[in-house]
Formats: sequence, structure tokens, C-alpha cells
Amino acid sequence: MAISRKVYTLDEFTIQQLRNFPHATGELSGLLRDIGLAAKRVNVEVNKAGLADILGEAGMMNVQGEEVKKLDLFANNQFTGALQHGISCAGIASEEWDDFIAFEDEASRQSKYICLFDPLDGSSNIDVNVSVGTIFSVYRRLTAKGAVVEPDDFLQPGIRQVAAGYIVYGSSTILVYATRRGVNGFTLDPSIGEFCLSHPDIKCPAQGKIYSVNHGNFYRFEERVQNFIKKYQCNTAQEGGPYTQRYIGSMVSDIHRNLLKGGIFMYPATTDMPQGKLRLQYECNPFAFIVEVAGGLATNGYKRILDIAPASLHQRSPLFIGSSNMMEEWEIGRQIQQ
Ligand code: AHM
Ligand code: MG
Repeated sequence: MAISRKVYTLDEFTIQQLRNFPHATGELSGLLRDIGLAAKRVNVEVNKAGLADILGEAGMMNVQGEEVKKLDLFANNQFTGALQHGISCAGIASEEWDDFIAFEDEASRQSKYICLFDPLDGSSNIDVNVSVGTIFSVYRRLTAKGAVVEPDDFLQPGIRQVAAGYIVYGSSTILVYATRRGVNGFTLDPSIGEFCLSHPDIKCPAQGKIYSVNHGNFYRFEERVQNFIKKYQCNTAQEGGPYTQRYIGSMVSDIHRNLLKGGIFMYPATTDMPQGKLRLQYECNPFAFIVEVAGGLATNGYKRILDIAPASLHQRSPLFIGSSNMMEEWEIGRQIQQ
């Protein structure tokens, strides 16, 4: 029986995209293949987290001073290993490593890309069966091919990203990645072990009904942020409401939902965390890139996220991200020079 419709796997899709670029080397598709492979391995472990002894806290502290869960370590090792043993990445930085790692073998040194990732975001949700995810970001290195990568390769503003993406390990497992050409989503078909194109050319609706924020922190937010949030709670139909509040506590799932349905996600600065909680390089930049390519906007409340020049690898930033109309409506969503 003939199959009625061509189903593109992640590999087929990235290779087909290459044909639009006669000078492309295929390195980016190689890198995405390595990421997809690591994601499949992590997916298997995340799915059996409730069964295996792997569930629970490893008891160590990461560089952010937070407790590390065992699955964080597993995911970190899988992504590090897949990229190190591949030939498409010259070095990595991860939320779980203190410093970047330069791959010194000849093939890796010849690669033009570096990768930053948060191997398992939202890991406090693992114990309670809530979706978690991986976030990644790809840059062209600044140092010459053949050399060992250096700190500056990892401290580029988000606007220089070549690609960014995330994986949600949820009711189904989906890998979404963006290049400047568009955002596409691939759902893992467990029967064949392949990511298959399921969400082509994702666009973030300009207007949405959802806002996502940790309300428990409300009295720790700046007044203008509180006023911004109150608007969503007290609105009338004339103001475009009513709005719905949704906050899982896994930004990968929260932003994935808002990207598809339309909405705004916020993690503002608080009195106890004046720089915000989320990491500019591992969390804010990749999502800002994806959401902007999909037609949305992302700021830190004053400035476009993608224009911020990072001063250090593990820098934090407030984040406001989502549908363009919702972001533009309030000054927090616009770019304000200070
Ligand atoms: P993590 O990298 O330690 O998992 O923290 C990041 C997560 C985000 O996924 C989520 O949006 C946020 O932390 C939730 O934080 P809070 O519990 O303070 O609302
Ligand atoms: Mg994280």
C-alpha cells in the first residue's frame, strides 16, 4: 500500500534545507543529528525515571549553587558526549559545567560551530511526572577553524545565533529548532525511533490569551511589572480579555505552549534575585531567537534579549517573551533605552 504523504525525518529535512545553500558543508545538519541522538537517549531515561534508581537527587551542587538531580547529570553527559564524539562541534558550554569545554581532536577543531545547552531544564519537575526539556543554541565560532576554541567564542550576543532549539520530553517528545529561515517541530515516533516533521513553519500567534508567571513572587516584582500583570487579571472584554494564567514551572513546556497557542511568559527580576533567575546564554537567548523567528518578541524588560552582550557564561537575565501584540502593548515588551 502506498504511503499517502511523505513524512520527513529530522535528518531528511535538514539535508533538504541544505540544498538551498550551494556552499553549505552539512555541518549544521550533522550537529542537529548529534543533538537528536542525545535527545533520544535522554528521552528513554526520562520515560523510565519513575522506575529506575536514577530518580532523585545526586546530592551535588552545580555552578549555580543548586542541587543536581541524577537525570541532569545523565542528560549533560549524553549531550556533551554526542557533540564531542561527533565532528560538527568545536566546543560546548553547559549550564551544568563550570566552564566551557574545548574539543581538541582534529575533526572537532576543524568545525565552525560551538554549542551551548541546558541539558535538562525544569528538573525539579522530574519527581512529579511533569514535562522537562533540553534547550540548545548554536553559534559560528569567532576563532579560526583548526584552532582550539576560546572564551570569546561563547560570549557572543544572541543575535549571532545560527540555530537554536529545544526538546520537550512530555506526553510526546518533540524537538523544535529554528534557523533564520523558520521554526520547525519534529515529534519522536517511538515505533521507528525517528523525529518526524509534525509542526512545519511554526508561527507564534500575534495575540494570545495566556500569560505565564510565578505568582508566588508577585510582591517581589518591580511595581511596573506588578501593574503589567494586574492588567491581565482585571481586564474587560473591551481590553481583549479575559486572559488565562498557565505556569507549569518548566519553561520549555510553558514557552512551547505559548509559542503554539499565543501568549506571554515572564520571569521578572525579584527583590532577592535582581538579575532574574534564568540564564541568558542557556535559556533566554535560544528562546528569544526561536520566538523572534516565529514572529514574537523577547526583552529583559528594558532591552531586546538578543542584543545583550554577555559578560560571563552563567549570567542571568529577567525574561519577557511571547506574542508580538501582547509584548508591544506594554512598555515591558518594547525596547526601552535606559
Ligand atoms: P532549572 O534550570 O534549575 O530547571 O530552572 C529553570 C526553571 C524554568 O524551567 C522555569 O521556568 C523556572 O525555573 C521555574 O522557576 P520557579 O520555580 O522559581 O518559578
Ligand atoms: Mg534550566
